[in-house]
Amino acid sequence: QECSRFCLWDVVGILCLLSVAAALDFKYHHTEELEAYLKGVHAAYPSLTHLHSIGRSVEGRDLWVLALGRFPTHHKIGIPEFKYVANMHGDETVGREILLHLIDFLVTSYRRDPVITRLLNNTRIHIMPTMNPDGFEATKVPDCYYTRGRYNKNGEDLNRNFPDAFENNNASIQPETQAVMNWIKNETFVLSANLHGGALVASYTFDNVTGSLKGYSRSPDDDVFIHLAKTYSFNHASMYKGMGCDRQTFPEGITNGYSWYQLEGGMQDYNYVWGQCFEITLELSCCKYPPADQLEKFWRDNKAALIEYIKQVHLGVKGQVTDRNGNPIPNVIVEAKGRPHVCPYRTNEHGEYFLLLLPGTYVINATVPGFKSMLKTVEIPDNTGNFSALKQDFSFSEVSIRSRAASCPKTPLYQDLELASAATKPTLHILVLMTVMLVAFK
Ligand SMILES: *[C@@H]1O[C@H](CO)[C@@H](O)[C@H](O)[C@H]1NC(C)=O
Ligand SMILES: *[C@@H]1O[C@H](CO)[C@@H](O)[C@H](O)[C@H]1NC(C)=O
Ligand SMILES: *[C@@H]1O[C@H](CO)[C@@H](O)[C@H](O)[C@H]1NC(C)=O
Ligand SMILES: *[C@@H]1O[C@H](CO)[C@@H](O)[C@H](O)[C@H]1NC(C)=O
Ligand SMILES: *[C@@H]1O[C@H](CO)[C@@H](O)[C@H](O)[C@H]1NC(C)=O
Ligand SMILES: CC(=O)N[C@H]1CO[C@H](CO)[C@@H](O)[C@@H]1O
Ligand SMILES: [Zn+2]
Repeated sequence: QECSRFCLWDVVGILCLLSVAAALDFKYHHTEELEAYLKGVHAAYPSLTHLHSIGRSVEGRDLWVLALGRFPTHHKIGIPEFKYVANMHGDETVGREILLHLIDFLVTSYRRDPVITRLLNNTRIHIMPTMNPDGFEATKVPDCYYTRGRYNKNGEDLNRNFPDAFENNNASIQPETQAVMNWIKNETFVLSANLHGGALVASYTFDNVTGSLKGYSRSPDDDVFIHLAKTYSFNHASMYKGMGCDRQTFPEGITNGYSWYQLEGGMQDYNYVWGQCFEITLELSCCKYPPADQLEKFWRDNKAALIEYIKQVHLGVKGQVTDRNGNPIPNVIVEAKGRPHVCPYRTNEHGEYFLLLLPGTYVINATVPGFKSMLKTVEIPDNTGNFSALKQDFSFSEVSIRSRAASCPKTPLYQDLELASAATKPTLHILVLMTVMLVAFK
C-alpha cells in the first residue's frame, strides 16, 4: 500500500512537472490538483521554493504554504518575511486561484525579469492559497452568494476566530486558526494580505473598537495602512474607482475595517496586535465564487497590484540591536516615537526589528525594559523601489544584556484610541444596518 501511494505521487509529480512547464490553466484547482501543482512547482524550482504544511484542517487536509525567495527554507538577517493568505472563507475562491498564478509568474520570471529577480533576492514571500480547504470542498459549484462553505468543518467563521484586541473572543480556536497563529509566532512577518471575495475594496485595521468610538477605528499606523490599501487599489484594474459592488461605494477603493462594519476576532487585527505584522483584507470580486472562465480576467486585474503590494514590505526602517560584543539582543522594544503598540514590537531572536513607516523624519526608540533606552533620529527616504528599508542598527555599550519579553496583555484594550480619534459618521443606526447587510463578506 505504501508503495502504491509512493508510486502514485511519483507519477503525479512527473505529470506536474510537465504541466508546470506547459503553464497553469485558468480553472479551479481542487485539493489534489492544488497539492500536485505546488509539489510540481517545488520539484521544478527546488532552490527557489520551499513547500511545507503548517498544519491540518478539521477534515485532515494539509494547510500548504509555498515560500519563495533566494533563501526559501529559512529566515536570513535583513530579509523581510511577507505573506499572502487566501480562501479563509471556503466559498471565496478568486484569491485561491490567483495566488497559484502569482506563484507561476514569480518562478517563471526569476532571472528573466530584473524587478522580480530583485524582489525574490531581497524578500521571502510565503503563499498560502487556502486556509480553509474543507470549506472550499464543501462548496460544490460556483455561487456568487454566501454559502455554508464560508465556515470550516466545525461551522466556525475563521475570520472571527482569532483573539481580539478589544473583546474577549469566546469562540473556540479552530485547528486552521491555531496553525496560522503558530506560523505567525514562528516567522518575523512584516507585511501580509488576506484575500477574500464578495466585495471590491481594500480594508484595513482596526475591525473593532473600544467603548463609544464610532465611525472609524484608527490604529497608531493609520497613515501606513492607508498607503498600503491604496497601493493595492490604485494598482488594481478598477478597485481604485471605488464603485464596489451593487450600491456600495468606497472612495478610492479603500475603507477602514470598522467603518465598513465591525467584527470581532478577525485575522488582520490579530496580525497587527500580536504578530507585529501589518495585514490588510482584500475583497477581490463581487461574486464570491465566479465561473472559471472569469479567472483569467481576475488574474490580469490583480497581477500588478499583487506585486506592488509585496514591494511595500521594504518601506520604513530595519536593523539589528546588539551588545558591545556584537551579540544580538532579542526582546528589545523598538518602536517609532508616537506610535506605541499595545503589545510592544520587539526584536526577534536575531535582535532584528522591522518598522513599516512612510518617508519622513522619525525618532526610533530601542528600549531594554527596566534597563535603558537608545533614541536615534532617522530620515526615511522613499526607497521601496530599492528593495530595502533604511538600515539603522543599535549597539548598546554593555555586554550580555538580557531583555525579558515585554508584557503583552492577553486581552489588550486600546483605550487611548478613543481620545486620539475623532468620532465621525456613519451613525450607529447606519452601522447596525450595514452590519446586518454585509456581515458575510470580510
Ligand atoms: C540574485 O541572486 C542571485 C543568486 O545569488 C545572483 O546570481 C543574482 O545576481 C542576483 N540578482 C540580482 C538582480 O540581484
Ligand atoms: C466571554 O467570556 C468572558 C470571560 O472569559 C465573559 O466575561 C464574557 O461575558 C463572555 N462574552 C460573551 C459574549 O459570551
Ligand atoms: C517554524 O520554523 C522552523 C525553522 O525555520 C521550521 O523548521 C518549521 O517548519 C516552522 N514551523 C511552522 C509551523 O511554520
Ligand atoms: C522609549 O520606549 C520605552 C518603552 O516603550 C518608554 O518607556 C520610554 O518612555 C520611551 N522613551 C522616550 C524618550 O520616548
Ligand atoms: C539603495 O540601496 C543601496 C545599496 O543597498 C544603497 O547604497 C542606497 O543608499 C539605497 N538608496 C536609497 C534611496 O535608499
Ligand atoms: C466595543 C465594541 O464595539 N466591540 C465590538 C467588537 O465586535 C463585536 C462583534 O461585532 C461586537 O459585539 C462588539 O460590541
Ligand atoms: Zn471573506
